[in-house]
Amino acid sequence: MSLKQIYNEIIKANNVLILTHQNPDGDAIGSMMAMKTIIEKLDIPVDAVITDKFNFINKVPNANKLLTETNKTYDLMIIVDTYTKQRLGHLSNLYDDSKKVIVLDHHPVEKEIENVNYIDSTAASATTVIYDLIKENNIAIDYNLAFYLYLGLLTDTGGFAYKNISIRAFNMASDLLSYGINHAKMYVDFVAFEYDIDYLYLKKGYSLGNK
Ligand SMILES: [Mn+2]
Repeated sequence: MSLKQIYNEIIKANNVLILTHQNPDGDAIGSMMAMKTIIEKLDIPVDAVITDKFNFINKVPNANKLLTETNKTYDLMIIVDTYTKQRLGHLSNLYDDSKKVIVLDHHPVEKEIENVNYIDSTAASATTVIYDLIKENNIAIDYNLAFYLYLGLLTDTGGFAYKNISIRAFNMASDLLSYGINHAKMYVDFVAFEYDIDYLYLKKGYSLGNK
């Protein structure tokens, strides 16, 4: 299904549930918050539910509105940054095969899955897939949306250090910077911070397993 067709499915929804993998990372949270923002702008009720709160959530605009449970029913589910039910952790009990499911992911697919999927394993982050959805459907980007998209790209590339960087990734970064993203601050908040913790523990002689 194309990103235009996927957006048309989203527009038809009456209410939406967004899920991501357990132990959510920057790309998981960025992807969730980006989709939540897009759907809120359509005036469609939307909840995003995570398995557990993470300390960096306080550094992400409006991420304190993420839920850790829900008992509502939804007619559309969107799963970001994973395509397997297993990786949803205990939230897999919210996965309802009878409802429409849209998967937006960038992990290499090991086996075919049902439902509506857009999986681009050449994308550096799940937020790259969402960026493409935005561009394909002429959705307006504001600062917060740019922040969420950049968060996923930044963290899944290790601060533009990993092999998954590309002209495509830098073009996306360049576009997002034009909305006022502070790269240096986000690098410190979401990438260097983690490296420093690892360095600290190694220096003190703790095993990484004790973190
Ligand atoms: Mn990812």
